[in-house]
Parts: sequence; C-alpha cells; structure tokens
Amino acid sequence: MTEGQVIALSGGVGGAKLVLGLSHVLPSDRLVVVTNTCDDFDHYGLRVCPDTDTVIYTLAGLADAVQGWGRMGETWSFMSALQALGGEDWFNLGDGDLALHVLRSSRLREGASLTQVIREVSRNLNIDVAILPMCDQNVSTTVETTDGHLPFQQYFVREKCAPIVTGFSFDGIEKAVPNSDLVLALGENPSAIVLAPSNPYVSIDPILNVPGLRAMLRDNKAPVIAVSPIIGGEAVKGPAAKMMAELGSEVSALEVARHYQGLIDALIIDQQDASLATDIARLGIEVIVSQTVMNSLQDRIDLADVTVGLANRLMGE
Ligand code: FO1
Repeated sequence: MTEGQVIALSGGVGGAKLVLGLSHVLPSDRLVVVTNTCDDFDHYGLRVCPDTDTVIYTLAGLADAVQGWGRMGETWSFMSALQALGGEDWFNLGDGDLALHVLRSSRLREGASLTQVIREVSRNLNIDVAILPMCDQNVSTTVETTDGHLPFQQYFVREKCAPIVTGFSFDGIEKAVPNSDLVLALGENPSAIVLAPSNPYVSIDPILNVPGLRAMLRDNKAPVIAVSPIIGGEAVKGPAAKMMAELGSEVSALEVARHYQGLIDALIIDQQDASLATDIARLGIEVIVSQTVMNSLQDRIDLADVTVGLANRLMGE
C-alpha cells in the first residue's frame, strides 16, 4: 500500500457514495476530496453549495442518503413560513441546512474563502478528511437547452431536468484558480486520482475545466482512475444518461471512457457492462469489471477497496 494521498473528484450523491467508502478504507489524512462548485448559486442572498454540502453531510453522517442532498431528519419550518409569505419556494431549504447556508454566507461576507469556511464547518462536524472546493472563485454552470440557457439549479430543480440539453458552459471558469491545497496535494506524490461516479458533464467536467487542472492531473505520476456513473445504459441517479442521449452520444460506460480518454489510465465498470471491456481497452484504458452499484455501506467500502487496490497495482507497474 503506497503512502500517498488519494485525491477524489466528486459531485453530489453518486460521487459522495464512493467518497464515503474511501473514508472507511483510508486513514483520514490520506483522502482529499475535491468538490464541484459549479452547482453553487446565490438564493435569498445565501451561498448554496450543493455538491460540497452533500459530501460534508455524507462524511459527517448527517446526509439524507435517499434524497441525495440535504440532511436526514430535516424539518421545514422555514419553508412553510416562506410559502405563507409568498416567497419563491421551488428550492427547498431545510431548517438545519439553512444554518449552514446562513453561517457560510456570513463568513464569506467577512472575507473568508470558501475553502476556509468548508474547513471550519468540517472541523465543527468532526470531519477529518480534507474537503476542498475545486476553486474559491464564483463559477456556475449554465445548461444550454432547446428552451434557452438555464442556470443549473433552475434546470435541475425547477425544471426537473426536463429541457432538452444541447450543451453546457461554466461561467467564470476562465478566472478560476485551482484550489491551492489541491495543488499542494498533487505535488506530494499522491497514490491515486479518482474521478468518482458523478455526472461527467456537470459534476466532473467543471472541475477538469479549472484552468491548468486537467493537465496537472494528467501529467501527475499518480494513476487517474474513473468509476463509471453509467451502468447498463442508465445513470444510477440524476440526468447523466438523459444528457448523454440528448447530446447525441451512446449512453454507455464506453461513452464515459471516450469522454475521459486522454486523462484516465483506468475505468471501473459494473459487471452488467462487462461486454464493453474490450472496446474500452482499445481506447488504451485499463478496464476493471466490478460491482459499482452502491446500495449498502459495504458496497461503498468494497468499491473503494477495488479502487485503491487498482491504484496500488498501477503505481507498482
Ligand atoms: N434538489 C432538488 O431536486 N430539489 C430541491 O429542492 C433541492 C434543494 C437543495 C437544497 C440544498 C442543497 O445543497 C441541494 C438541494 N438540491 C435539491 C440538490 C441540488 O439541486 C444539487 O445541485 C443536485 O443534487 C445536483 O448535484
């Protein structure tokens, strides 16, 4: 087992499952989680950071794993009072979740960086794993659809992912700077870089599009391993498969391999997709067939073990 850190890039619920598994198989000082911040937006003057918050709640044992976002056992007094006052209520803010948005927004207004705020929140929730937003600058995904350009949360929540997607843009990304703690971690001989099973287009690509970051990952000695979020032609959760189809791509783990080709050394696919292994290998990508459906905590741990084991083998080669 090499001693370097495992650096995991994650979006929301799918990526967070593998991150939880990794947090069980690695000492906390050997896991660094980089989160997508292009889902982030200002709502009622509050900075909401969905993918980062899903990872925070997941590692703190507070997540509503079924819903995929927010806190378990949440109450909704704020939302019912807001509705009674006629406030726009398409985006649900639970009472406990609201405390995080209020605190974070206050700290950001005081001049703290998002990284600093996430570090403070993590410490108060007894999370030892480093959770790093991909950058501290404000960036946001615009979903280009046949109904026009939509801010990400309006596409995802208000329109329930119904519009037909034609493309994406990551507004502000050209001014984004890779998280400095991430750059440090990349310079300390990490043992693996993992693209967790999140949406390739709107969760992983925003991170890879932070100027300079894709090259830093590709050129790092550590193996770059992706876990396919597409299983049997379906996304486990969310709009990845629908987006893939609407963009005219084949909806498969092979398409995921094509999407990451040139960056990844290996792709972990589910047993259901074993027949695709040869075609993926032809792309120069090592293929590992394993169970990637994560229903139980043990599933999460087992997939994390497979991922870390693969990294060690590739590092040894
Ligand atoms: N997703 C929804 O589908 N409906 C919601 O009302 C909703 C509220 C919400 C509040 C805080 C938060 O951190 C996430 C929230 N999400 C909600 C999920 C959010 O849209 C994420 O961007 C998606 O999970 C995609 O990553």
